Amino acid sequence: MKTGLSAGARALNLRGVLIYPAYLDPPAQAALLADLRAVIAAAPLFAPVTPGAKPMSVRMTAAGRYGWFSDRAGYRYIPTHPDGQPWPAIPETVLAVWRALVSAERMPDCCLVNYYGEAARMGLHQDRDEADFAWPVLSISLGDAALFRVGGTARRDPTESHWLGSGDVAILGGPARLAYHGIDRLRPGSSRLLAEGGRINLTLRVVD
Ligand code: MD6
Ligand code: FE
Repeated sequence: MKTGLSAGARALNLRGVLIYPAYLDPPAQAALLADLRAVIAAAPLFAPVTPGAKPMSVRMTAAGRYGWFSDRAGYRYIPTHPDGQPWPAIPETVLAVWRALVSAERMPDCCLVNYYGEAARMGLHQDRDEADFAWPVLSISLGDAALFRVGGTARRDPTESHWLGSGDVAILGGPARLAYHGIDRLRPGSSRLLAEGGRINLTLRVVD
């Protein structure tokens, strides 16, 4: 069956983070994007506010049983969009990537959708709002390339950087599950996938 997923794909290892370059071919990226447009139409992007009251430069929404949320009260997963509607279902095109690279038995509870305009970035952070760190977090990049920085499990550990391109998949699992990571900057205009420019990053998580 032709899935647009690279069978037997080889991964790069960036401080324990596995990166599958161009895992999704351009038609698979376009199919994923069409499904994400429907998710964003049902659950509009919003700008979360950090517990320190700073608006994040990345806009977010989600699909699945939970979405990730942040405001003055802290970081947490919530069962509905801030507008009160349930989050849309995670598209099958997205689940297929999880099934191929992580598990066919347990599906993720959350597909976080992050949209980066050309000036957006994401500070160094750990993903630690989930209950069971035995499950990895899988990320899919679409659109403009982004400079991804990965360190260790302590904020002061040395870091290494890698440009994530459209169709790349990254997995934070095993000893790297709690590695600090972030996005320093985009390379505007490096992809033509998104008509409006910028980048979409999906992260798939088992939450509880
Ligand atoms: C991004 N990614 O690529 C930010 N988190 O835009 C993440 O924060 C991330 O790539 C958990 C696992 C993989 C990731
Ligand atoms: Fe993260």
